[in-house]
Amino acid sequence: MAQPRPLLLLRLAFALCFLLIRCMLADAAIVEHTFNVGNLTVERLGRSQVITAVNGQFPGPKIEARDGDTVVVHVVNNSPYNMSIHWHGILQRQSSWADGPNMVSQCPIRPGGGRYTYRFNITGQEGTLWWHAHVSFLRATVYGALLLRPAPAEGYPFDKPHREATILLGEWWNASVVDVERQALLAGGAPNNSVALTINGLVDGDHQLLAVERGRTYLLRIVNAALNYQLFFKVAAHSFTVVAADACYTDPYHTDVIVVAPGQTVDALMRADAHPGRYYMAAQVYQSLANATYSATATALITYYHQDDATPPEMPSMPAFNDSATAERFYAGLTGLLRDSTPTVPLHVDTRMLVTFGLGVTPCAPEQTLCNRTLGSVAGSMNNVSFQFPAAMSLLEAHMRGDPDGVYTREFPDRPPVMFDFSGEAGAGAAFAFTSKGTKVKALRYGETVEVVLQNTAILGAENHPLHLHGFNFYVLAQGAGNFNAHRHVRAYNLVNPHQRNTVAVPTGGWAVIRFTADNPGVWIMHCHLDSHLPFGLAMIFEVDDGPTPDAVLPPPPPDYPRC
Ligand SMILES: *[C@@H]1O[C@H](CO)[C@@H](O)[C@H](O)[C@H]1NC(C)=O
Ligand SMILES: *[C@@H]1O[C@H](CO)[C@@H](O)[C@H](O)[C@H]1NC(C)=O
Ligand SMILES: *[C@@H]1O[C@H](CO)[C@@H](O)[C@H](O)[C@H]1NC(C)=O
Ligand SMILES: *[C@@H]1O[C@H](CO)[C@@H](O)[C@H](O)[C@H]1NC(C)=O
Ligand SMILES: *[C@@H]1O[C@H](CO)[C@@H](O)[C@H](O)[C@H]1NC(C)=O
Ligand SMILES: *[C@@H]1O[C@H](CO)[C@@H](O)[C@H](O)[C@H]1NC(C)=O
Ligand SMILES: *[C@@H]1O[C@H](CO)[C@@H](O)[C@H](O)[C@H]1NC(C)=O
Ligand SMILES: *[C@@H]1O[C@H](CO)[C@@H](O)[C@H](O)[C@H]1NC(C)=O
Ligand SMILES: *[C@@H]1O[C@H](CO)[C@@H](O)[C@H](O)[C@H]1NC(C)=O
Ligand SMILES: [Cu+2]
Repeated sequence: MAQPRPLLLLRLAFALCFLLIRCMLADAAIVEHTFNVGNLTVERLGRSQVITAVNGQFPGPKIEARDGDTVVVHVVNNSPYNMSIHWHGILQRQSSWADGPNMVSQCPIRPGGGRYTYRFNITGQEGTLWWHAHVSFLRATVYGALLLRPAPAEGYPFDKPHREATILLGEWWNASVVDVERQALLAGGAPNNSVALTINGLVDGDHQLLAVERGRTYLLRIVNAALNYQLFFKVAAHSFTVVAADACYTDPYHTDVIVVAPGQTVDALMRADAHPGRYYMAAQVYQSLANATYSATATALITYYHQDDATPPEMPSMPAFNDSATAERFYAGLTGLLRDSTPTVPLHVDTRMLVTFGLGVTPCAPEQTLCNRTLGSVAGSMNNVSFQFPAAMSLLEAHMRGDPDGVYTREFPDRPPVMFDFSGEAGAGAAFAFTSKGTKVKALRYGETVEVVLQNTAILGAENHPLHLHGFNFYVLAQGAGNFNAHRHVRAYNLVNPHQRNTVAVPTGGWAVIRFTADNPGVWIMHCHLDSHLPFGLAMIFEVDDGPTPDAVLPPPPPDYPRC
């Protein structure tokens, strides 16, 4: 039935106003960058080192975007290595092609000027994330911050900080990291430790990172971009209020020590309420592996305006490098901030999985020249499958063709093949040490809810592995020590306000339970974010089907999509 003309006009006017206001508020923009990847020579520790870097910068360029923006990054690879870039924590809804893990979502961008344009939307995400290379060990130097700011009309769910500082924590080798990885793989063992930690790329411990005014509050955006170590972070004479983890808001959480695993981020408010002076911020290795000895600390300065320069800077007192209790207290203390717009944890579960993971061994491969033939080669595994990256075609391309034959199978098991005392010393029995290899995925129907009990094993040393899931944020329902026990531990689940993140540091010899909704079609890797464990095969894949509606379908790949 036709509407009376004045009413129609009124409706039109309203619609126009609405659109105008929406545009003004949302102001969706295209954030465009060109990333030229190439050699860069830098001086560190009194020695010059050729590294792989983006646009001649180390750390690489910062990307800043808002909810609703489209990010477009043209990557040009002039480095000598295969390259791919992952936008860590970006949900990549309907853009699995832009996710980045080498041979999972794409074949590499080839050296000698190979190109690929990553294109993705920021949908409903705010906070601190980062981007990094997802091939070989190259993320040691190919990384940068990716800051997602709230819409101006919306603002932070906490008092607006006076200023902010991005703090990228990393590791430094005075060798080519590609050589470090190659040597480890040939020997079938652990790679050389780094020689130093870095803060914003610097090893010099006295550089000023932030100047503060007494009484003001600062937002510290802390990213652990280290390859292989979790870190404790402190600032002398100051404490923090954590407000987000992995770009998911948390309830305000007061602490004087922050713990970040590789891949994770923490947004923390710091009030400058100390005596005006100079203070060190320090990042120190948190070592969860029993009897391991590597420890390192990096520092930088926070200086008050109008301070008395004569006083030497104060150093924070750090936890012991092996203080797992402090690390686990920090992780377990986080809860999610409930806002009107925040989805809450799904209460119904369609698929339950128990996934054991850790390190074991496989026999030396014939080409492994340095491998100990008696001991074998170190292998990571999940449910006793050591993940093998395909060689001829990426998993996502095979998925899109609808023909996984010869690339992967859908045989990833929901449970470990054998139940044993996973976290106990008995788990170290030689009977369990060997692991099988394969490229097996867990297929999920679009929209189903998945709960995964992540259970650490102690087969080749118990340690805290940070597991990172691509394509989703998950809720962390509970974590604990020893073996997961459904009867006892289900009661401990937080189903009210669990925090969300994309990387969970599963306690040493313990477990964590995560839940997520498989509402993003594509192929998504879940892997240990200790970079030394990824080539060992500590990874698995979720393959999510298309859904019934157009917004639940993975569009075809972009025309410049790299194929092998
Ligand atoms: C980049 O550095 C590597 C390693 O030092 C070297 O082999 C290569 O020739 C360099 N490439 C260019 C284009 O300078
Ligand atoms: C991003 O959003 C725009 C507008 O909704 C849409 O046209 C475009 O296809 C999206 N791009 C990707 C890569 O999803
Ligand atoms: C690497 O750096 C460390 C620490 O400064 C130094 O002791 C070592 O000799 C360096 N190694 C090489 C090969 O330069
Ligand atoms: C690893 O460390 C060993 C022992 O310090 C050293 O000989 C070797 O050159 C290092 N490897 C690389 C790739 O730097
Ligand atoms: C750690 O060292 C102690 C003392 O040497 C030894 O008893 C213990 O078995 C070691 N633990 C591991 C996991 O290697
Ligand atoms: C931490 O290491 C020290 C030695 O460096 C050792 O005495 C202590 O028992 C270790 N603590 C834990 C909790 O492993
Ligand atoms: C290989 O490992 C065995 C068992 O730990 C050890 O006895 C042997 O010395 C190792 N061989 C070499 C060449 O390191
Ligand atoms: C894993 O598989 C290997 C090889 O099939 C087998 O030897 C080993 O016992 C299995 N381990 C576990 C924990 O299931
Ligand atoms: C680079 O990628 C190509 C294509 O996947 C592959 O054939 C080649 O082995 C890779 N090179 C290295 C050094 O990994
Ligand atoms: Cu690991």
